[in-house]
Amino acid sequence: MTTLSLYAPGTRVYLPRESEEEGWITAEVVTCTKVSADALKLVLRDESGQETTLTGTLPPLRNPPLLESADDLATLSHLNEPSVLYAVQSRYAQRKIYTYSGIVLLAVNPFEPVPLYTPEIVKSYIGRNKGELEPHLFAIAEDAREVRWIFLNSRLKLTDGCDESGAGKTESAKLVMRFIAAPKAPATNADQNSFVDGASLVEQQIQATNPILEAFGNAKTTRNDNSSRFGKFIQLLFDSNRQIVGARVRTYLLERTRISYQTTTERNYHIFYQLCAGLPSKNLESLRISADYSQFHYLNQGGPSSAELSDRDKFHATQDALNIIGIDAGKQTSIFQVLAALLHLGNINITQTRTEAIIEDEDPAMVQAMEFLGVNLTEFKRWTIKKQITTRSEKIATTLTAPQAVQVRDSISRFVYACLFEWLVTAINESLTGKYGDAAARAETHIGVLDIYGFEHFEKNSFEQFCINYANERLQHEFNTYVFKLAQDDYVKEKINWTFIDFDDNQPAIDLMEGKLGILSILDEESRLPLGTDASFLQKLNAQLDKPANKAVYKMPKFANAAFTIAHYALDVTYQVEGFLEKNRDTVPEEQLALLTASSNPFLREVVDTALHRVGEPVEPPSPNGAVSKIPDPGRTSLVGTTGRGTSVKKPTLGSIFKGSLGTLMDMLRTTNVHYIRCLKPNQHKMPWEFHPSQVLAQLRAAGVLETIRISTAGYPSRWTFETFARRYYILIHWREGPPLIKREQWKRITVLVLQKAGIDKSKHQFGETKIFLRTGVLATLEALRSARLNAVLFMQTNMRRLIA
Ligand code: AD9
Ligand code: MG
Repeated sequence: MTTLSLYAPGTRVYLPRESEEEGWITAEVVTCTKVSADALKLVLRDESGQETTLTGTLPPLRNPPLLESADDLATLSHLNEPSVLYAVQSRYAQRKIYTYSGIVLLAVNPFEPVPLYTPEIVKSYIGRNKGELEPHLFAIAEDAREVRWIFLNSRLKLTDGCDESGAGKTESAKLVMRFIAAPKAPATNADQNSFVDGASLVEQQIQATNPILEAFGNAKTTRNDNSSRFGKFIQLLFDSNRQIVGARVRTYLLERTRISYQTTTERNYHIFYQLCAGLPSKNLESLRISADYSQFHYLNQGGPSSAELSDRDKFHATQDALNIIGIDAGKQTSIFQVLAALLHLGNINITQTRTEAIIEDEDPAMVQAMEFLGVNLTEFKRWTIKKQITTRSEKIATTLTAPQAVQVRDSISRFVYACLFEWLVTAINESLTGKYGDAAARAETHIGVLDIYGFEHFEKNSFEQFCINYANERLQHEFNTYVFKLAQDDYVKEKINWTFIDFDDNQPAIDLMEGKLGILSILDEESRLPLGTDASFLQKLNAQLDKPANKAVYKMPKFANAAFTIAHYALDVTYQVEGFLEKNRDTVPEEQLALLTASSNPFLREVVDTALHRVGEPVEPPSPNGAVSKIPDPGRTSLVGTTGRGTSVKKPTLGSIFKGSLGTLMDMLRTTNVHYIRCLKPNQHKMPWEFHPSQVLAQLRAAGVLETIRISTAGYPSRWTFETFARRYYILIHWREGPPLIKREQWKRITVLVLQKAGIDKSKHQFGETKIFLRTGVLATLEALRSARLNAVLFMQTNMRRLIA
């Protein structure tokens, strides 16, 4: 097939609008002439009838109508951005939010309840193969149930100013869990959090994890009113009869700064507001808080718009869920008391004389906070406004400035909250795996659901973004490797001639971040130096990494000071080094930590102890009968740093803990079969059924959707079984030329004849065992021939009729 024939008059193509941002319009080729050996001149007429002439550059080809809104993008014959976008957009316009893209399911957020999760629909997907029904989360979930699979609900990336937080990952993860955990009696669509009537205790407990983790780990952000501020991996465990026996939750990198600071219109974690709105006034009084939370510094920084009508109801849902998990009313009161203590802590008034920080002895917020925390007030005050330096011979206390003292205060709040979150996860796991890990020991198979933060790129990016993007870089790598392997497996299975190909790899960026001399190790080294600073960290980065070998991935930005740039697979991100060391060290002063662990509040001691002791420890206590879990466990993933409390154990940095937990997660992914759901956010305003092509395109690009399809279909994008192919194209064979000597069932023979008749070159196809593999564009040619043939037949019939009449 020559380029000339590819662009024959009548061929449908896409033309870019004025700016690429606006997407494309469709046009048809009017004339196509050769102007030189390798250049064509095209006259095109667009939708509005306007003609344009193009010389040299060739516009992307539009797919034949059969394929245009295909429910699997991998079946597109012309694989280009406008075609992919068109397919997703036209399906969304028909209220079809799900589209397959090879092994990936794309899910476009509808931003309003959709009737897609009713008990009838749930039932219809049970026992059906993927591809039998409309694309759906449930089809993927059903597929996963068959064998030991894992789900990866990975949100990915954004370009400048557009971000996919709020794309629907968490909602999808919950729906999938609900489908798997309670397929026989699904909840109604009305409330995606609702518990299932008649569900077993385990099933109820599994559902209960969501309201708890969301109350403590989700918050309102500018992008999503219910944004997850931590990563979550939940494993549903099944016994040999495929009965669900329990579950296991691992969490990643809870955002800590939010406890003490929120930007305008954002909120702290939901639980604080739920508490103020939902607790009876008698209990509020005993906690010395009130329904008017604007009095608290930790809750009022986002401005007055932060009230939510649903906080009260959500509080009751949180309480119900805590009950189901087995956290009784007494423990709940203790939790609320710690939360109240943190609010009071944030209100401690720290001022400054000319040089040093001061706190009034009777500061009421401090008195209250210390009472609830069970910590000695005088000691607390001393180690908030002073710092102890240990020299070789002695310990010297030096004074701090007010901002430094505020820093100490806030670090305590963040630490205690992170410990509390950790304690909750532990409690959830104890109830879901049985106190002694019994359920985990009985489990034979598992399905994992991963709902992890997507690529982040803000105006200012810090350590948190670095870690999040590092995670995404590694996930993307796993994803590419997996997709690529799957594609090649098909070639092997069908025994076609195939040279194994390489694909563009993001390994260099990963090495840059986690390699032996990479960013994380330089950061760790600097974090351990008593005199290390963000500036000295950056200096070392540049000295080590600004080399020709890293040119493609590491850059020193021209205009930003105190920053470095990484070329991620999705896009370049510039990180401000300010705060990197502090955040990586994640320290609470030793003296303060000692006060917390010696608290007279037994619950607080338990919370801090659980968090401190869990780093590096086996996840499940051994079962009393000695049985061990057969299910691989991604291990300890949460990030409460620990000091060796009196011993000289080196305190792991946040960066190194995160690296370790990602490593185990990836190892585990590799031992399973993975399904990917990519959630897309169609507009920035959370508007139902509004589709902004440029925004979706940016997400498709960054998520590597097109690239993935290319990998998975490299060489031969179209793979049809002989039967399907023969049934559609047999009419291309000119039966008139003599009766065919083949039977209907000889699909392969028909396929051969069709290709011959259509003049498809041998280099454009290969015969597999059961399928015909076609190179890009072949299907489009066949479709064109088919419609021409159908028209001719129609024309003949009409004329015949006329003649007869
Ligand atoms: V974030 O990165 O954690 O900030 P997510 O998790 O991607 O984000 P989330 O699942 O929280 O987004 O979805 C955002 C909102 O979109 C939800 O609160 C719903 O209002 C809405 N949504 C998402 N998926 C669906 C759906 N399948 N049906 C209806 C949905 N609404
Ligand atoms: Mg989420």
